[in-house]
Amino acid sequence: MDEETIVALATPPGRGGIAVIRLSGALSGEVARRIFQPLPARVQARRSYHGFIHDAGRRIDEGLAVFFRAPRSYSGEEMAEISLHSNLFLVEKALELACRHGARSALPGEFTYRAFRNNKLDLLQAEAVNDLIRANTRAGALMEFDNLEGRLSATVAQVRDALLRAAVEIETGIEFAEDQHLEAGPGGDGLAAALALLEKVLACSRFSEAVSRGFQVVIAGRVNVGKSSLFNALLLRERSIVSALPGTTRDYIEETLHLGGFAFRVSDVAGIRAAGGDDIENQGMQRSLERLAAADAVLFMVDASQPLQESDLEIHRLLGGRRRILLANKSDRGRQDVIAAIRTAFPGEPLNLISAKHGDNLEAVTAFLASLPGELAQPADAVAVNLRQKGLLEKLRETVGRVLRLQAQEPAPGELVAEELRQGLRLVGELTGAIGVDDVLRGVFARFCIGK
Ligand SMILES: Nc1nc2c(ncn2[C@@H]2O[C@H](COP(=O)(O)OP(=O)(O)OP(=O)(O)O)[C@@H](O)[C@H]2O)c(=O)[nH]1
Ligand SMILES: [Mg+2]
Repeated sequence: MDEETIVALATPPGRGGIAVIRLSGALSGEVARRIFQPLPARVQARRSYHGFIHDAGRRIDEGLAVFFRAPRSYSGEEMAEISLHSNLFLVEKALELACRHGARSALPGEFTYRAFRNNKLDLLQAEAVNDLIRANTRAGALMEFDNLEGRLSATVAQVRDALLRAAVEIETGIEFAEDQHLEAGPGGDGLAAALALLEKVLACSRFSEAVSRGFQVVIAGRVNVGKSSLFNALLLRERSIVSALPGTTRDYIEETLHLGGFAFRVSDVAGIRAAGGDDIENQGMQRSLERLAAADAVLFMVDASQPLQESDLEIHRLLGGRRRILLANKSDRGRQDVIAAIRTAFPGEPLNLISAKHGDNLEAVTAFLASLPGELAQPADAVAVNLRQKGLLEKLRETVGRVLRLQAQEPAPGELVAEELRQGLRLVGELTGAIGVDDVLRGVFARFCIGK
């Protein structure tokens, strides 16, 4: 169906300075010319022409038109883009005119699908286009742009090359083995490097997931230490109820905080205490423990104005090896003996005296949060990986691992190795879209918005 010329609004619908209508397909230039005038008899590519959109001889808007010649366009086809004022009624009218003159409405992702079909992008890059548009943090958007530029594709290509080399070696090895006693080639080096690369990308995928969903941070501490006060202070609004009554927060509340281009999903949870709460409070505590288990990092809070209690120590034990910062709150009423006892109870953990109520030393908390992305991964090395890609990359890692184990056997079972290598290459094909499984493609492009 690629011969059809498609049209769609490429900018968000609604009121705005400019809307861009995009046409792709053999008739793009002609359709644009039917609705946009004046234009010279022969338009130049990549030049903008000022003119008017016409409906049966009546000017309906003023704008600019740009033309692209195949294959030097986003989709690789003939394309035209008309910018006009962003008004729902005008845009609708212009789209209707384009359809009346030979175009049809584009399906979601159809421009990018055509770019993929015309080898302007592989499937990984095409997905990056959509993931980039949908990224909800600066860091996520930047990582997706790297993928659009081919970062993930380059990684996968390296793995493919190693598989291919090994496949060639083993195929020739099998052929000659009977009469010439050739050793099955090494090939393992390349594959070992490929395995390391896959491990690295998959390790980063935890980071890239955290970037896209936000880092999970829990404020943990016993009842009444000031967790909700800190939560509100970080969010700069009174989101959670603060009171002198222990056990105020019963369920957890989660809000997103943006710092340094990253998102942090901070949870204020029910205070944890050994016993004595009612049923609701106990259920709240159960949820606190679940949040804690899922946290990327913890703000562990104790009270600097009151002696440590057994529940402080108990919560600390629950934290295990979790990434955390130790906060002694209520510094305005801090007691030296208590502070000394806290230091003794948690040796080796830097103590940060803060006042959530008065906003003192909260920079220690924001600095800790801002340092998290760098500790979880080298953001500069991290590659964004979506769910589809992750699943295939994990299978690929297992396949390469199996190949290496089989190759290590004496003698290596050549046929089995060859079969695993073919499986690895199939997975690579699925990743890049070289093996176009139709429903995979449909699934990927259906997630796009129209006009992209
Ligand atoms: N003096 C002083 N009081 C504070 C400070 N931070 C919090 N408080 C007070 O401590 C009490 C408990 O604060 P919350 O923020 O509700 O404590 P919480 O940890 O959320 O308590 P629960 O939800 O019951 O577990 C309130 O009366 C706060 O005003 C502080 O820095 N200094
Ligand atoms: Mg609370």
